[in-house]
Amino acid sequence: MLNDAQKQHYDDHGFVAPIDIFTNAEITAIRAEIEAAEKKWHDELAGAGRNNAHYVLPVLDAITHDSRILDAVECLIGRDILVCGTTLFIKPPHTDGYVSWHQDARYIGLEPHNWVTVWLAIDDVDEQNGCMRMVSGSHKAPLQDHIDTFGEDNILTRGQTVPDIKIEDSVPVIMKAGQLSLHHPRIVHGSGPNHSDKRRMGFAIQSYIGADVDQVIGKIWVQHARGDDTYHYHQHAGRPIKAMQADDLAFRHQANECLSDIFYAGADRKGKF
Ligand SMILES: O=C(O)CCC(=O)C(=O)O
Repeated sequence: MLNDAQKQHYDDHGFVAPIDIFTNAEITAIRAEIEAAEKKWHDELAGAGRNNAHYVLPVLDAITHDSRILDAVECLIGRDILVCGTTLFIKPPHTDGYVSWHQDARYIGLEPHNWVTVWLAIDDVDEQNGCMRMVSGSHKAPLQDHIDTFGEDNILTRGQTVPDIKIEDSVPVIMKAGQLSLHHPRIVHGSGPNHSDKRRMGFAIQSYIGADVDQVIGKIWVQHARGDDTYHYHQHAGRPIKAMQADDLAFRHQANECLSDIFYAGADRKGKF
């Protein structure tokens, strides 16, 4: 559960971190399992395969449905919780990949904004290895215009960017592996390159939505996480029992195609992811 100070921080600043969730032993085991899966099924967990990997990998499914995370999410969006997607954000050591300043709600098509993104640190994250940075309080303003840059090293689908943000106007979200941050749909955020010798891996549950949240751009599937889905806006998806089953992979492919249509709606071309 979030305490009052943590809830207040989220309301005032648009994010809250770090929140302790997994112990050292738990996150070490989680990291080892993800790394083993990457070795065994490289193509399924690279590029666009980093989207919605919770549909095909039980270790990520278990994180997504962990009751400790859902307790924190419930404090922000209420008891009726659905999961509509996840992304592994990985930056190898000494690479230029970055995430430009953006607001999730500008492109994701989830309305109203009764939803929250959880970003779990699988590795320790700091300024050197490209942790997320938040423009505190920016969630209180309306959605801003973004420019599609399709930047070569930009990890975002279309390189969508809110122009004229200065790094000194943002705060770094420094966390230990096993901790997570929660951020608001409208907060302006981004992250820099990984200048360190170690890989930076985060697992974003993007996002947990209230049952009252519709998808206004395209089609998504959801998993039930907690409470009741009284609105029945979305088709429900199952959960994986074993890793990389053919049916789950086929379903994930379909879900990712629909997600791609949402992310690139209105763009003049599609990018890498
Ligand atoms: O992992 C990152 O650096 C950025 C992730 C992000 O933008 C998000 O989870 O909304």
